[in-house]
Amino acid sequence: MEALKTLIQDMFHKDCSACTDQEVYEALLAYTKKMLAAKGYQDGKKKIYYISAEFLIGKLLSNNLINLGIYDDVTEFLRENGKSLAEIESVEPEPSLGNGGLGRLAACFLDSIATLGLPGEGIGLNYHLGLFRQVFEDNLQHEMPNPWITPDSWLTATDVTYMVPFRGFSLKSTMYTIDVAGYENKAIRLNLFDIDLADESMVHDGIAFNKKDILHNLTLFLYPDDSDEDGRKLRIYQQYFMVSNAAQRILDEAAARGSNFHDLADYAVVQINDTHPSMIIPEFIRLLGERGIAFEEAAEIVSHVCAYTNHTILAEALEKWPIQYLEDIVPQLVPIIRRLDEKVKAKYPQENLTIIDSNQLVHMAHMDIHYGFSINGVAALHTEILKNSELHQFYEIYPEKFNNKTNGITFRRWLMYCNRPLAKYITSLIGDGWKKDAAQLKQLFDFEEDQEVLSQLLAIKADAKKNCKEFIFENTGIEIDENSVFDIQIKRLHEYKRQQLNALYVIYKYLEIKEGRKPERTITFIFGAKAAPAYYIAKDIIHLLLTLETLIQNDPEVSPYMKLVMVENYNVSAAEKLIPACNISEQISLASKEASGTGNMKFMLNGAVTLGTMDGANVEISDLVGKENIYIFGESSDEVIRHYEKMDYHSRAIYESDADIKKYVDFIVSEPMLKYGREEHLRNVYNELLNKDWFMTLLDLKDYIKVKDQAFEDYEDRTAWAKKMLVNIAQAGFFSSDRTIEQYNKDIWHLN
Ligand code: 6GP
Repeated sequence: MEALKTLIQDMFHKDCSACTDQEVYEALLAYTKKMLAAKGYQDGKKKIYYISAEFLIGKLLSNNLINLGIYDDVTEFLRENGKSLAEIESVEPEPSLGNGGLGRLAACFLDSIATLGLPGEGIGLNYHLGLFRQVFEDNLQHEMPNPWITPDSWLTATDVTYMVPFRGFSLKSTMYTIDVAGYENKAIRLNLFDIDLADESMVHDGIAFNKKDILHNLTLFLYPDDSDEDGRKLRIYQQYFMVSNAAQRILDEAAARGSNFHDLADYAVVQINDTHPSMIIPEFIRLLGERGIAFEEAAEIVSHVCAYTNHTILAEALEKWPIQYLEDIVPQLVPIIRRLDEKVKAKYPQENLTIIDSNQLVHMAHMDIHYGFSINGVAALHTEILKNSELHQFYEIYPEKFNNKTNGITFRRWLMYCNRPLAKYITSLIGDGWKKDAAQLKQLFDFEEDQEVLSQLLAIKADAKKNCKEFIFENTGIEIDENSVFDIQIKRLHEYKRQQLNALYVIYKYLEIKEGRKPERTITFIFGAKAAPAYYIAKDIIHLLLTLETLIQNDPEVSPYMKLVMVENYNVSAAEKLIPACNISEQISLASKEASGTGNMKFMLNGAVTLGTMDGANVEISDLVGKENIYIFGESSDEVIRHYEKMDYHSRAIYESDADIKKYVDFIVSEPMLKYGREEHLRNVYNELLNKDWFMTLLDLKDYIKVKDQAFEDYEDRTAWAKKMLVNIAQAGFFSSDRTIEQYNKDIWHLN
């Protein structure tokens, strides 16, 4: 640590012990950045470019220290100087470059690409205010800007710049780099493009701003409100800016490594992360044209370079842009897209295969499928649903393109960093081979009957809950009972994820307690979720949860037995505090709707037991741990898909025929709720459940209550529960993103 000591002296002319946390943070930042750069980057002839609108990377300091192998030394050095790494970390702003699973997956993938030593990089945008910061006021969500770029940050400006042409003007870009350390390996780069004139001062009243002022607003926000035309157009500006920069960079790099562009596929493979980067296909063709390659060949080249990952089957999330918008913004792409579409139509005249449909909408995913060489889903069930229903018409013509890549998570962040005591304990039992070969976690099965090990697992969990209790108090002002059972649902707020189902369980439990049936042990229901600013019913569900929180808090008959806390501004840093402390992991989406889930994997790895539907990767978790070590409820995906086909699901019929369900749903708009909540919002949720309930909440409610009650009952047999924890941890190895990336490489990327 001599070098660090000297650096601190040079920067601040005093000892570490005399520095503020801010100063120490800045010194560690400079020190770490230098060490990363000194390691150099992974090189190779062919490179993977992972292009994504989101990279939800989380704070970087500790993770970098771990991956550089100096975490313990630095912690010790700081301790000797009267500092704590945890406090210094709290100075670090969390980069706000992502929204949910897709963005966090991209971040885990960068870690694994670097760790496995593959030549690659991430490409995205440098959003100054990121995804909004969530603030609760009067039990309602408000959105605020989320600035994270400080004078000293992980971003390094480069001299790479391009011109990106739009109708009527061009924008100059600058590329910024964030180094992502591989675990005990070289780094790779996350390259984020930005405009030079971004003007944060135009934002007013929360997150309002002039959506037409592209010269100054292009990189302000991730996912700006797209409920009006200007907002939708801004998204196209952003997407094109991202992919034009990416394509120019990829061609430049390939040329520098010796490509003549005809052989581009030997130099570059592009993973298109959902459809936000799909315009890279016509953009490549345009740029290849400028470099003398005719359309037909260019289309062929691109078809060997681009691969597409689908992350959702929700129709509204599959982007379709009016061709007129593209005319207005990127007219240079329109003739190319039309030609691509003509080629498709010449071969496959069916309407459901076209790129440009009869309503003049451009189906981005269809373009990816026709002109990409690989289409993958993100969990086994999801890929089956793509093949057999959502994208069936494409599977029939391109069966060889479809493949599954079950998601994964990096164990560096989601165990070694966020749960150091557990990581250490595991290492003491089985050695540290699991850090690079996660399958070795299976060796924990040797200890399945070992009482000492089981009680250690419980003790580690109990400590994590104590720490989490502090975090929750700081975040919400609510004091929870660390001996209660922690039941956690943290993820984006979406009706298909069914936070409302969980809310109905809370109501059921509340009424049980009111009627004198008290649970054996206090229950703490923990939520964290942001709702998209224009997704009103999602915001109403947040209001329902926050109203329940207040109601319970103010009811002395109930609050000793249960609490509900909704963490404000749920983000990666919050997840790192909550996940190690979880007992029951809520993964309760309507079967068929959650592509995979990755939170489910993080919880399992940290010894939580899943309560979930047979959806997404829950199916694979269930297969791995066995029915005794997971709580499964609800209709199967086949049944659900059948309900949609037959249109025979009517929530009102369930409500009217089941007095219990009626009681819980009615409670949403009852006297006690209206005391703390706003009728308008609560009534929206109530009406939605009764008249629409697109995601079949009431269908699964009874079974959910039954199975959840069983889980709480089983929790009381502490030894049996500890065994479930052990089995979950031991079987989590499959969900390492190292495994996922190895599969991407073997089946899709083919890098050396
Ligand atoms: C998410 C899916 O909802 C989630 O199930 C999956 O685990 C994750 O992607 C990673 O594959 N999708 C998104 O976040 C999204 O924005 C368009 O999809």
